[in-house]
Amino acid sequence: MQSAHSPRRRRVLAAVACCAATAALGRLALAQPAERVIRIAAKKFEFTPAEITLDKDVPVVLELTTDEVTMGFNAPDFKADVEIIPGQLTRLRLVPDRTGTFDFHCDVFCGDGHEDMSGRIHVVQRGARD
Ligand SMILES: [Cu+2]
Repeated sequence: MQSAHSPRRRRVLAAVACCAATAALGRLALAQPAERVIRIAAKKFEFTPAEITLDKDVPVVLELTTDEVTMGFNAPDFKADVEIIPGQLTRLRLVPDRTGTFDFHCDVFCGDGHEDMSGRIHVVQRGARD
């Protein structure tokens, strides 16, 4: 009787162990410190938000989108320069290495008003934000 049940019980135990391992891996993945993500939408002729505050030496990922025409995101102080293509998510990883206020702007001509399409990055010491 018991010997007939035993293989089935082993399979059940193996399945349970597998689930437990998967759950543990899931927790491990969640335990990784996720990089801060900031979404910035570009439209004629502004970025939203137009001002962001970052922590010095802490990586962030900017997620840039537009629904209109190809735009640019150029932050020369951080040598960051990417194109923002309509309908695509452009991810830009940035590690600000100094404090201060720095400009970014659209560097792809997108129409009248393009010249004024800019924003600011404030970089503060880690922990000084809010
Ligand atoms: Cu532009």
